[in-house]
Amino acid sequence: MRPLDPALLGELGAIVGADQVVVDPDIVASYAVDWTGRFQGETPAVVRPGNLDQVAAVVDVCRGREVALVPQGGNTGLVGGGVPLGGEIVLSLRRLSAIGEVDPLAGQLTAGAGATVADVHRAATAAGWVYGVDLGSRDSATVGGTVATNAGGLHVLRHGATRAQVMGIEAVLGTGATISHLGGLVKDNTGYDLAGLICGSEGTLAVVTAARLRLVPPSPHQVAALIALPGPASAVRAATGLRRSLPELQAAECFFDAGLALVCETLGLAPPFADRHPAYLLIEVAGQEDPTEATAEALASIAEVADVAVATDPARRAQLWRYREGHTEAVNSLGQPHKMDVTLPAAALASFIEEVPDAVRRVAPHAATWLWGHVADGNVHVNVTGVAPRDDAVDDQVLTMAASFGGSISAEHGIGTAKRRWLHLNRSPAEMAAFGAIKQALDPAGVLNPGVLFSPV
Ligand code: 2HG
Ligand code: ZN
Repeated sequence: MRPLDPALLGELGAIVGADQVVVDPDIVASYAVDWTGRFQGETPAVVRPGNLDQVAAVVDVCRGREVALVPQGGNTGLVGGGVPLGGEIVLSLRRLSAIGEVDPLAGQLTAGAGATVADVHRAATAAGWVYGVDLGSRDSATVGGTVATNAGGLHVLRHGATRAQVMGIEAVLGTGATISHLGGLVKDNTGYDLAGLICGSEGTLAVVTAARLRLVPPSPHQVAALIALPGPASAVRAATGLRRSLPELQAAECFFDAGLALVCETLGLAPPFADRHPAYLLIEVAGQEDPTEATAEALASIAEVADVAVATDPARRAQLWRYREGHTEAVNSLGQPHKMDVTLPAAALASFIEEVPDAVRRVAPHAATWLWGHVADGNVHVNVTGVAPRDDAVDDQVLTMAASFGGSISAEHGIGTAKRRWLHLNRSPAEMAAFGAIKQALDPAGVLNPGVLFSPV
């Protein structure tokens, strides 16, 4: 990339309005650092377009001048993929926050890239539907960011990840061309699935400006249960048993003794049970009819349950969820964590969870390992604290171990800049070459998120 020409800021101001090209160092600073504080970059400007045409014009101007852009939504990413680590201009999509009417026949809506996931939930609920993706950062994470990263979250087990909700996409390619395919046809085998490709491409191919999202029918009766178990293997077994006996299971989340103690201490919560237990499984069942009885029966059939707390009213359910959702915040209070979001084959998940703390200790004897995740998806979030932000021996150890167990180095957070060094563990040279060819075709000038996914040559 060439050094920034000051005239460029004037050109960008002419497109989006001078007041939407932010250069005040105090304001741009918050766009340049990720939520954990581990990934800190710098940017000459944050550009805030207000509509599709402005996004297209910004991309076109930057492409012509070979100036790199980092598209950014709610800045809730965890792999250094949405912050300007190479001094790029930040292209903030937050102003594209409009949500269209819910189509009552199709059960779909079109949301702008800057709408938050919580905004989509509110719009869907108001129309008698539900959006199938939910995640702890729902109040900040945006449609554009969650589409660009194919975000997973808490209900993948029931509804799939974001890609499974995307019925169409509007985006500006790195070539400067706009594509808009928002008709929402459920069946549409007319060539390449560009929406599916752009979803999960982490801003390297296109800037997502809007998405057509499918909605699911509401399940008004919900029950949550927190189950205490003797260890990871029993948590995996219990989750599998409950998936089979409770077809309306929509979440199965695991965490462990040390993490729960940290959450209780950091958030000032009373522990859920009188005694401490090695492992916990938090489940949520949501149905058209009250699932409490079926849930109780299913729980009774699980061997090894040491204790259980069942909640049906919303306040008590939210209390149980605090124990799970509080993990990210609690671990962050200890300093900047190294986050390794991995998936394992079901048969290897428990062994991985049991062995990974020792593997971390071998390369970082004083570090602490915190584990939690979406057990039904095989997805465990390995967080390690007490390691310098740039020391990646722990990342190397954990990601290599996950791959050697047949797993993936990124379950749902993406590769970003944090994991590109290890992408070869999961992707063959032929696959990487295909990635490169796609990047070259859709972003030939290499202006979109140049530091993400591909290692610098
Ligand atoms: C979660 O499931 C999120 O809690 C964040 O994906 C995980 O903070 C993390 O490592
Ligand atoms: Zn997660």
